[in-house]
Amino acid sequence: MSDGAQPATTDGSDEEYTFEDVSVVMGTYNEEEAIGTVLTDIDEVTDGTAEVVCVDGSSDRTPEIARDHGATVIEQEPQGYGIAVRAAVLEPDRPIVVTTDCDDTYPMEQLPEFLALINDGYDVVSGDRLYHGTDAMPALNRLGNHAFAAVASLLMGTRVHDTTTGMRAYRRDVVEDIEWTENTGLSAELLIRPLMRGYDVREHPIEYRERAGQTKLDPFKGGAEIARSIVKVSLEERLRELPHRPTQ
Ligand SMILES: Nc1nc2c(ncn2[C@@H]2O[C@H](COP(=O)(O)OP(=O)(O)O)[C@@H](O)[C@H]2O)c(=O)[nH]1
Ligand SMILES: [Mg+2]
Repeated sequence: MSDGAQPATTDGSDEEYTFEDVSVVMGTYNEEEAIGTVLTDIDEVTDGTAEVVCVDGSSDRTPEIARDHGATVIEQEPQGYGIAVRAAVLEPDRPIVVTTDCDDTYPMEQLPEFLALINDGYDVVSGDRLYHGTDAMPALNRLGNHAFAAVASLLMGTRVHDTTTGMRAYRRDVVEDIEWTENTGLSAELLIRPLMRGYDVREHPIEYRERAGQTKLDPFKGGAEIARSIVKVSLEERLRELPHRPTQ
């Protein structure tokens, strides 16, 4: 990962993005306990200027609450995290797309820091939950997340700290230019493919809070799927890097 801002995609102009250029997107699946707080926080910190898109599979009041807060709600049968989040990141027309979970774990008050780093030239800014210590994260998840980062770092040859975070900012061309294949492992894929293709990726420490409501991820089944995605995606990207031998 590079420390200097050498954007792979900017055109050299001095354009500064504001929250009017930002869409905050999320998958939402029975999050009525948390969604009001999350959307109020986004509204407050962006002065109501950021667009919000929810791809929703809920059977509770989540979509009504989202619409009441002015969010765009796209209904989709619940098919897993990545199916929802892929649709969510591809929906907006605005130049900067920010992902979050809808469970009140991620600090929307740090959105200005993410925007500032994009304006510094980074293509992807990834919230690192493990930097500050992780008291709010269940012990099993903490162990798993450290292990995922260690394996991904080894396979990529670049040190990363948090591969499965849900809070990131992306320049829209990054999410549009890459084909996404993973479901539960989409979060890791959204970090690994841009990094291995030379986009300028920066991890940024974030505070992480305890979840409101029930997790939608089975730690064992989900963990195994994420591990598989990390290995598959890293190896696919390594193969892309190999020079193509001319066929005779
Ligand atoms: N639309 C939709 N959203 C989902 C689905 N599975 C998870 N989500 C949402 O994706 C986000 C991440 O899931 P979460 O349970 O927080 O995973 P955890 O952070 O690993 O515990 C949350 O906002 C969920 O509501 C799904 O099948 N469909
Ligand atoms: Mg979550």
